[in-house]
Amino acid sequence: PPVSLIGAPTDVGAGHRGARLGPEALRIAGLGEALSARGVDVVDRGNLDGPRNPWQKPVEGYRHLPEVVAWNRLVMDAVGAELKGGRMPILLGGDHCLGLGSITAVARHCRDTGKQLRVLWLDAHADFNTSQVTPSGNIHGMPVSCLCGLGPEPLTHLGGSAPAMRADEIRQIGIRSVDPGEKQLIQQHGLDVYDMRYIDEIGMRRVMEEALEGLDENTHLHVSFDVDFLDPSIAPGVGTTVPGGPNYREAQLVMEMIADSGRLASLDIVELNPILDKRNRTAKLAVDLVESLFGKSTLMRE
Ligand code: DIR
Ligand code: MN
Ligand code: MN
Ligand code: MN
Repeated sequence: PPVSLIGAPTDVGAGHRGARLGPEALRIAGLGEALSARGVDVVDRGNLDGPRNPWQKPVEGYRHLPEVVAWNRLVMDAVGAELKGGRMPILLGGDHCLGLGSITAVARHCRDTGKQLRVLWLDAHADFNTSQVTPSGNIHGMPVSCLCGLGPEPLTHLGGSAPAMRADEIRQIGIRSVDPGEKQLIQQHGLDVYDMRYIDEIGMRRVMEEALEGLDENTHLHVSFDVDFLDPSIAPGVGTTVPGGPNYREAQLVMEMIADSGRLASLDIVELNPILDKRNRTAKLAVDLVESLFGKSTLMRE
């Protein structure tokens, strides 16, 4: 399917500034050209234009709530318009609070078209905090709970009704940093989390088989790729690195197995922070992984 790149240059949801430069870093690393070289029809829609980052302290457990709402509305509308036009949106973040707007649009599109939704959340973090339990007030730690209906009305009801999606529609992979209150909420809501211990124990191949189980021709697969999913030794250009993530080969296998499913229909690439990077290497790695996600492989396979 034809692809549209949508830049959302903001870090209003994060605890570090710099993810606002993510879209340009990905473009400079050659994302558009790499997709074109794979034969993908790709159009760059440029960047959305939302409020600046006011860099304030949290208010009632949220940092920058009005700005986060404004950015997510822009993202939801832009992603929704591409889906309506039969194109595959690739959201270039920006921090991960934008996963809320992106997936709210995707979930609504699935309801409208009778599709089954499956979200793969690739991340070091579960992003399932609420204002009551967040250690930081940073809303990039809350998009999954908001999607599941927990949170302030303007975020949970972004798409009109809540919840935007059910907890059983998401699989989280690579998780290795969960805050204490968040841990309890994950348990209560029965989220399907493939944490690093599980990956160590059964291996990435079986994890991906389980995470992709039950897909069919009617499934819309959305991948929300927080670049801090990757081990910091290969991906230093993110604000919240956590040791012990997937290595280069494991990450490639994840992308290759998603490509093989043939169901990828929308994508977020978020939390890339080129300020913290070396010579844009993390963006280049992200582009390399996206090539695999779009079917690049070493050999022909059955
Ligand atoms: C931490 C960090 N769990 C928080 N979260 C994220 O502030 O809520 N970092 N998503 O990337
Ligand atoms: Mn942070
Ligand atoms: Mn995240
Ligand atoms: Mn993360």
